[in-house]
Amino acid sequence: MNSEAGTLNSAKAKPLPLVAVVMGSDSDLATLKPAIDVLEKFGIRVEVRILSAHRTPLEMVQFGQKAQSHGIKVIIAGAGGAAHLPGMIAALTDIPVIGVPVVTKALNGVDSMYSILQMPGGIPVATVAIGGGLNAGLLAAQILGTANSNIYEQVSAYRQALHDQVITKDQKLVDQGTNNYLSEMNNK
Ligand code: RP5
Repeated sequence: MNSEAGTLNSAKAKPLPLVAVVMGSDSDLATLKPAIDVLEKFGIRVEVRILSAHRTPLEMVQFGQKAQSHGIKVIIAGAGGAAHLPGMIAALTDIPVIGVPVVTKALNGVDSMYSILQMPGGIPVATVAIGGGLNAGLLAAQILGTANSNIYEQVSAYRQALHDQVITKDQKLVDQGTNNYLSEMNNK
């Protein structure tokens, strides 16, 4: 992979997206937004689409069949309820698919989770937590980072920042004690 291909910082005027974020309905968009945001924060160009396995199946098939030739390297697919979109996309392409189970009113997203993760042998979908849009974006960046040092370094820096935040909190807890720490937390 060209180290700059598909990044917003590329010298090329309009690089192709490296990641597609697809969802069954616009009601899923808020769940997928953290994935889009973190990928764009890393300078990774993202294509975002609404493709329903049930309401627009032909468009979903067309997308799945063409994704690889359009330069997409990872697909994030979010859906809720009878969440067939990630599995169907995985059936249509050899590109890795990350499934995001969307929270539902009736069953809190457990229905979405089971629908997405119980794939038959041979057609995997890497499933993140219910509502786990952020981790889907990070996992997509990690996959791309195996072949792109710029993305790899950004993922590493992100994780280092998480580490540093916890170290700071730990030190503060040790210094202030439980009650002071909690009361400061509750006043935020
Ligand atoms: C699924 O049905 C979508 O992924 C969405 O989570 C769920 C409900 O869709 P809407 O009725 O909100 O459009 O296909």
